[in-house]
Amino acid sequence: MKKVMLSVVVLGMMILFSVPVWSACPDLGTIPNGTGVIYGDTNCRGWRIALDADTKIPDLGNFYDRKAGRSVNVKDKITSMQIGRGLKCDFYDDTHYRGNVLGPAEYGNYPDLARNGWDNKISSIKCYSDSSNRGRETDRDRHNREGLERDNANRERETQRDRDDREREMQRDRDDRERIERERLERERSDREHNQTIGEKIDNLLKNK
Ligand SMILES: [Ca+2]
Repeated sequence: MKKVMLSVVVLGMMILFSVPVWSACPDLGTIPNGTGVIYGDTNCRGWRIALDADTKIPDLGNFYDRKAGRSVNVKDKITSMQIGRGLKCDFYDDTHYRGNVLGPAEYGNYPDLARNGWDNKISSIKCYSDSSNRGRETDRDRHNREGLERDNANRERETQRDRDDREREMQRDRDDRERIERERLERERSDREHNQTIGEKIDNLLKNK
């Protein structure tokens, strides 16, 4: 009898402790890439608001839900969420992206934010695309970005030098062509004058005969 009781207790505990692991949230595969959903209740229930890479909500206390066509107050009311592939979001304790931050939250089910002490706390949200990393910038990100910007600036300077060189070369060619043309005209004029002088001399000789 004792054994049976023990088995029942163990079985009961197994069920009890397995519940939080098992999520009632919809299959993550049903969340389109680059999108997410926040919910009012645990296990992805209650009111829901869609997120995507353009989602920037500075104050959840006055959020205009375009889909619903009205403003809602969901500040400190988010209890569960789902983040699809290709999306990252930062969830802030305070409005205007201040206070403690939960993030970057990426691909996954978050059926109960109470587990990490974040239920009914989130007041502002900033999402971005997983690949572009437009959100918070880590030191490494900043280092890489600054390196990239320096490279681009150098390349731009290089290109400008190339352009200047090419421009100077073209100007030299133009000058050369103009000089050659001027010399040709000068030669022609001088030849004409020479021939004219000879012609006059011949004329005079003939006249004087
Ligand atoms: Ca808050």
